[in-house]
Amino acid sequence: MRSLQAPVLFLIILLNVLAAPASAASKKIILDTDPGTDDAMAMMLALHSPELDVRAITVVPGNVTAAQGLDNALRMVSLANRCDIPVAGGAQHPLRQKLITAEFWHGQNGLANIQLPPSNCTVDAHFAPDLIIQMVHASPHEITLVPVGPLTNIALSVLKDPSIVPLVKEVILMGGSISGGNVNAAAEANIYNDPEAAQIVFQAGWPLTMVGLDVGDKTLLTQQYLDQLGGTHGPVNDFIYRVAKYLVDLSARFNSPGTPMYDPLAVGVAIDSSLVKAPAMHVNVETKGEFTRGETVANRHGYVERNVLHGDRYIIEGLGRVEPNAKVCVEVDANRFLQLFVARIQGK
Ligand SMILES: [Ca+2]
Repeated sequence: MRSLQAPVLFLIILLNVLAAPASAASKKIILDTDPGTDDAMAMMLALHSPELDVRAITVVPGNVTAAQGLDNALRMVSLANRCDIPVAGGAQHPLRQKLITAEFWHGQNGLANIQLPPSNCTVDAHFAPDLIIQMVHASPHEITLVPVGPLTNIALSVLKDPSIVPLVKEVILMGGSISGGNVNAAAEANIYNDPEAAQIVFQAGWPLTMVGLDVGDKTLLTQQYLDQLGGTHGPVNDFIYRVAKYLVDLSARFNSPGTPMYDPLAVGVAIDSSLVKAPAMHVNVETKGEFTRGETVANRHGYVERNVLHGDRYIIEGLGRVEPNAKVCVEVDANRFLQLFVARIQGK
């Protein structure tokens, strides 16, 4: 009988695993967002991907004001019929500068001027950073933070309770660039909107993946993918089609064949990290700089020269090692990601 015990036990465990709901094995995420057109696509990708278990949506000001963003988030979770997910408002402005909103790119309401029906969902009463802190402590080492807006809420969480840092599984953020910006020559918008917050998040000491502007620019949703979305229907499908069409038309005005999927790609990396190549680097956020405030400055080589003062000059005496603090996405399998996005939205 003894010889049968192990295989029987294995079979029982296997059957239990197979019978468990898909969500038991999925990755718990908190999506921190400034919705936002590409935020809308990111949110709907997250809500319709079985690999992810969206535990909360926290709203940060950025593309739109905090109040508009919260209203947008509530309408979208209602459209997706997911009032079970807490939606919480957080910071009202960046840590140390005035807010810069982007209706110019996202439409007057931030959602491509599409009027969604009023939400059936109610706002969670927590302050977003408090909700993040509470959820991380409730599920230690299990929560992945996916910030796709300015990093104000995440920085406030760390400032308020640094003990969450080793308890967060990982951070996968959309922001930054190691080859030029979109706000200006140097800075990407999410980081530029709150450089002090971004520096806190990059230096916190948790596993961090940066899904930046330059890799997002390689994921263009073109007319071909738009046509795929237009061929199927459903409340979410039709909403995302209209958002994507708005963005594709906007891109055409700037001579681009498609719209970059910045925020959705961060969610894509949370779903499947094999979509990107992301070497480890040390990244600092420039918080001063005459031309470079808000730039993510990445050390590709892992060292700096060690200069030692001798009399009236410095002499290079060797190299000092620099430890990486981020995986920086540099390549992406764009077609595989875009097909994943379309497949998850179609018919929803
Ligand atoms: Ca965003």
